Amino acid sequence: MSNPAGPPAVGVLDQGPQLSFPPGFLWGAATAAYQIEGAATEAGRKPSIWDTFSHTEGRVVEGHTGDVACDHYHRVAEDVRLMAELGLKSYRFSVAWPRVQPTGSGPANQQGLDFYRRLVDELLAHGIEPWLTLYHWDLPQPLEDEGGWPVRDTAGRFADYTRLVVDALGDRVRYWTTLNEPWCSAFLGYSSGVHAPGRTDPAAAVRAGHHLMLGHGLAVQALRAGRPDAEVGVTVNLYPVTPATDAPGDVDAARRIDGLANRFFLDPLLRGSYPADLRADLRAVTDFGHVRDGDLAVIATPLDLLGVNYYSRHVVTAPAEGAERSGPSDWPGSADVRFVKRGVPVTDMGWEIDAPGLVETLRRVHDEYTDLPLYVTENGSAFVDTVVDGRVDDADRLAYFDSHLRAAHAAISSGVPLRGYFAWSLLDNFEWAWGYTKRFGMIYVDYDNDQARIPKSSARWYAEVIRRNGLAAQ
Ligand code: IFM
Repeated sequence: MSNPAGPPAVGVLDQGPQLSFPPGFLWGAATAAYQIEGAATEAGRKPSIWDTFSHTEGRVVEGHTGDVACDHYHRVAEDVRLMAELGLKSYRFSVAWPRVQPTGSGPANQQGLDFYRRLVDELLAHGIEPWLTLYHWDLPQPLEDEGGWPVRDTAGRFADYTRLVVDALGDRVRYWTTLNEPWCSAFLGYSSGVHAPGRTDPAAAVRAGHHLMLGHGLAVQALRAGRPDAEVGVTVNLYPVTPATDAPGDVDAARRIDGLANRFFLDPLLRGSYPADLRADLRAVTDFGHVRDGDLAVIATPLDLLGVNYYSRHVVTAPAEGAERSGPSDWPGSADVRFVKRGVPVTDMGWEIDAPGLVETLRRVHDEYTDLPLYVTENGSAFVDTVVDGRVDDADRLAYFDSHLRAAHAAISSGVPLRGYFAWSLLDNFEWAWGYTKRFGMIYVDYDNDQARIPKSSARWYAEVIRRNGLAAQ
């Protein structure tokens, strides 16, 4: 591997007994277009909501934008070489809708598609399975100008865009996910407004969530029509939600947040209905009049797999007596629920590290919702990294991966059909409203030094995990 930096600090794999993963387990790493590509105005690409948002003063820390990002657009060959050195079996990337269909309607921009043709060809040439996500938050700005995801028509536009991508890449890409984390698109984008497009309208957020799922269902149907052999799924970000105490108020707060964070998406996608308690909780926000006959059947179009992104757990408590609601919230109808910190170790995002929560999450999906093959399509952590003598020893991140992979193994041993794991992220990148101030990568990106890539200790350790298809037993 490039930039060898000596042995990893913890989690060393030796010749002793190991926790082996099933043969063929799909080891990967993930990224997203706006977070790494740059080249924001090249080859016909037009603005997405994230270009507009990041160029609006006060929206992103230090005014960072994705204009250049990791310059992956120009460094794709080098980056795929690094993936090959890691031994990745699969690489999960997203296609930028505004690169491929710059205004969100009309014909494909062939130059934009050419970039993804190059990427996919490089991957295949290195024996790496491409895993394509169609939407990782970069809605073409003209579609937002027409109302964005709260408007029904956006779902149909998404299906049209899907057809363009399937026609161009369907012969070489087997694994497809439609959406990445629709909760973030809907509730961070339209309710709290901390993500693009930055709107603070709870009812619009609920409509956005529905239309994202409708777009997903239509896209699955477009994929099936174009490539009956494709493996198709969607990625949701899930959290175990735990009451801070057994008090009925806390238990009810947990039920409400679980409804908004998890069941808002899992129930329509996998059961074809919205939970009754969630609809009741949202009564003051919406009457669900935007849900038309037949929508839920489209949303629940059968899938081949489900992607689960896991980072942390929510611990919640009932609103304090007489508490005031403070400002726009991620949680329409439950803005007064309080999130509790337990004092356990956190990442640089302030997210509590909770590896057992991954087992709980995967088990819950399998036990309560589906027998589908599951993939952890994202899992990882931000920590402050320092380069010392050209090396980055990210022991905290390595330990995070190690504990979560042990959790993934425990889930498999308990009968969960987990088929793969994608580390978030391959590279340090644009962490949305946090800009470049948070680093999630296994590969350090030196933004001030010609974007040099330095594989961290966690990258070398992960390469060894992949090579052995397992972890040292503890
Ligand atoms: O960087 C994001 C990614 O785009 C979506 N899932 C969570 C990651 C960390 O915040």
